[in-house]
This record gives sequence, structure tokens and C-alpha cells, in this order.
Amino acid sequence: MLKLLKIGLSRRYTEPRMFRRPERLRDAYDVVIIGGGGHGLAAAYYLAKEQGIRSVAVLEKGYLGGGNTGRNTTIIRSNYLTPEGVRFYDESLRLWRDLSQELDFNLFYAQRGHFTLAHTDASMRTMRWRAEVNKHFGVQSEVVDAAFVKNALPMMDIECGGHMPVLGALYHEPGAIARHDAVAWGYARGADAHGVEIHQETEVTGIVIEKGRVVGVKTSRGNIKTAKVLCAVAGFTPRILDMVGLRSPIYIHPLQAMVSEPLKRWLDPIVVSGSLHVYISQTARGELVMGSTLDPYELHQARSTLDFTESLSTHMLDLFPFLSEVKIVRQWAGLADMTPDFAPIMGTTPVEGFYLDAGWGTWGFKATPVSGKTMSHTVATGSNHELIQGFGWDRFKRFELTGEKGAASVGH
Ligand code: FAD
Ligand code: PYC
Repeated sequence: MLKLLKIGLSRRYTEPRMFRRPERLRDAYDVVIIGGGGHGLAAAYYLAKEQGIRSVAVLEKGYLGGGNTGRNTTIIRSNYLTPEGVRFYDESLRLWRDLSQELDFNLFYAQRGHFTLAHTDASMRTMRWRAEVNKHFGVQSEVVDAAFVKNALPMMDIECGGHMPVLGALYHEPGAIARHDAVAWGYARGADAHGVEIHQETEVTGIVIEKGRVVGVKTSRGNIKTAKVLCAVAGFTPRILDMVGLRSPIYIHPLQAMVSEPLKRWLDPIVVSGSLHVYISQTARGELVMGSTLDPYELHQARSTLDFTESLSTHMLDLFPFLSEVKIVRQWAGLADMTPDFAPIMGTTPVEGFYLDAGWGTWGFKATPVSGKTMSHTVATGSNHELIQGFGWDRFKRFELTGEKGAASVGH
């Protein structure tokens, strides 16, 4: 209280900042990270803290977290389908649990439990498959019947208005949510404290390559020499890949979401229905955060549509008819960088010194800590971290896909 009064009454009080805002870019850095989303910032943090590389610049063309990091619906889970995926996301969950402590910043991480509803025999089969793979790797997942679902979610119409009754679900107790922008700020503050420079409103416009290796980047504020570039730009990946002459199978679709007015707490777990194309969770503030499937066309623009609001609301009311009078207060979109197998593309590339952290589509928020850890190791050592072996650049050429489509949140 006294501190508040002191600040309020002082004319000269300068608001403390989360991190420094260096005025100038240096001529050279050991590592340049393109993209000030959660992934770029986490990689910067672990590079400086764990790999001892402090000459690092994070270049962000807009503001920190202004990409998909600040637009996502914050679902965190590790109930994936492939051994590579389960091990990777499970390590992320382990990091999430201690992250507020590690960054000394409240990320509002809250374990809520996660239901993936099954309305057909085919989806019950997929749930059993996922449960078996999950259990094999020590991840808590089980197939539950309709009575269990009804008991856990008494407000839900288990019959879905009679046209798509819930038969059961995959229940994943570790499922969680967190505050997305806090994750960007927490990692930014931590990286800054370890010497990383963060430059907002700084767009990378070109990458200089000589004899097949990276030697610098061009930016809207001048050129920088560097031998290592990490690209973590999600929906803008194809543009950066063009700069280094690489092509990937990534395609961009908008993914929309919306949020309701705050309500008294009634929903504890996260609920997903692939068949109805809906997912929902309730924040600590009481808002319902809701989303659906991808927009069905390639588009490099984050605009919202009435079509989305109407179809999502219709399906949401199948499950929760009592929400019919609730107001939607915001809606937005992000650019999802989709891959053919719904797994990311991570690690070294054919261009020496150019590292990629992309293909995060609709699933990358939960991976923020583990991608930061594994990419920082990869950039520092020049070879792919053991946990990302299944996500290599060259898997498409070899047709060795890491098929995670069956574990995507909704039927994208
Ligand atoms: P971003 O946060 O997008 O950061 C990339 C940054 O790069 C941007 O800030 C951009 O401005 C910057 N940039 C681009 N080009 C340049 C350039 N030339 N120079 C400098 N900077 C540049 N995942 C989950 O796990 N759970 C969910 O519930 C979930 N829900 C989602 C809901 C929606 C609506 C959306 C859109 C996505 C969702 N995702 C979810 C996916 C998740 O949001 C992303 O995979 C993740 O946030 C990617 O983080 P990032 O740091 O790689 O990218
Ligand atoms: O990956 O769990 C997920 C998710 C939920 C909504 C969008 N992505």
C-alpha cells in the first residue's frame, strides 16, 4: 500500500520494464532468433542460461507474443499418438509444472484434466489406441464411459440433443491451461536477465548466405553478421524459407477462436469434441475460451468471420444448451503453419547455420518449454537433440511421417 502511494504520488517515477529495450542493433551476434513468440523467446532463454551463449538477439517484427502465442487457446496436454510425440510433449508438461517458479513469474498454469469426447465407435477405437500408447510411456490417459463423463460434466447434454450422443472419452488428467502472454513475457524477462537482446519492431527482410552457410541477416533496422539463425516464426515460415531458398510442405490456414463474457465458475476440465469440431475451457477469470477447426482454405491473413462464430456456437449449444444467452465478447484468428503429418519440423536444415522450429500448426503452445530446450541445444551443438529426432526436416523426403493427426485437438 505504501509502495503504491509512493508510486502514485511521485512525479518522477519511471515505470519499471520487464526487460531492457536496447536502442541499437549490434553489428554481430553469435545467434539471431527470428520471432519473438514463445518458441523464439524460450530458445533464447535456454541458450543463454543453459548453453552459455549470451550474444543472442531476438528480432520481432511486431510486439512480443503478438503472433500465435498471444492468440492461442492455451491447451496443454501430452496425450499424443506416436512414441516421438508422447515423449516430447510429456517432457514439456514436466517443464510447465515448474515454469512459474523457474521464471519467477506467475503463468497461471492450472491442471484441469482434459476430456476428448467420442461420439462414434471409430473415435472410441482411436481413444483406446491413444490410451495404450500414452500408458506405455507413463502418461496418464484412460478411456472412460459415458457415465463417467456425465458425472464429471453434469452441465453437459450427454445426448447432444439426440443427434450425436457421447459414447465415452479419452480422459487425460494432466491436461492444463496457462496464461499465454505471460509465457512470452516470462521467457523474455528471463532471457534479458541472462544478457539476451530483444528487439521489437525489427523485421528480418533477408538472410545472407555464402557458400551454403549463413553469414548474416538483413533487417528493417540494418544488417547483422551472424553464423547461426533460428527461425521461429510459425505462420510466416514460408516467407523466411524463401529467403534461404528452401521449400517445405508447410501450408498456412487461419485458425479462429473466441471468448465469452466472464461467468461464475462452472467448468473445471477442458472439453474437446473432434466430431463436433469444438473445444472449450474456462479461465480463472471465468471467460469461456472456445475454438473449432481450421478455416477450410489456405490464407495468409488473420481475419475473423461470422461463419465461424455461428457454426461454433451451434455446436457448442449441442453440448451445453444452457449457454444460449451467453455473450461472445471477442473473436480473433492466427495463422497455423500446418504440416502433412501434424507434427512439427525442428532442427538442422540443408543450409548450414540455419535452424528451423516450425510446423506448429494448431498444437505448438504446449510445446513452448520443450522446444526452447531442445532447439537451444541443437543450435548450440549443431546437432539435433535426441527428443526431436522424429521431427526432422528430411522425413518427408523419406516418407517417414510422424502421424499425429489422430491426436489433433479437433478434426482439422
Ligand atoms: P508465434 O507466437 O506466432 O511467434 C512468431 C513471431 O514471429 C510472431 O510474433 C511474428 O510477428 C514474428 N515474425 C514473423 N516474421 C518475422 C520476420 N520476418 N521478422 C521478425 N519477426 C517475424 N497450441 C496448443 O498447444 N494449444 C492450444 O490450445 C492452441 N490453440 C490455438 C488456437 C489458435 C486460435 C491458434 C491460432 C493457435 C493455437 N495453438 C495452440 C498453436 C500455437 O498457438 C502455436 O503453435 C504457437 O503459439 C507457436 O508459437 P511460436 O512462438 O512458434 O510462434
Ligand atoms: O493442441 O490441444 C491442442 C489444441 C486445442 C486447441 C487448439 N489446439
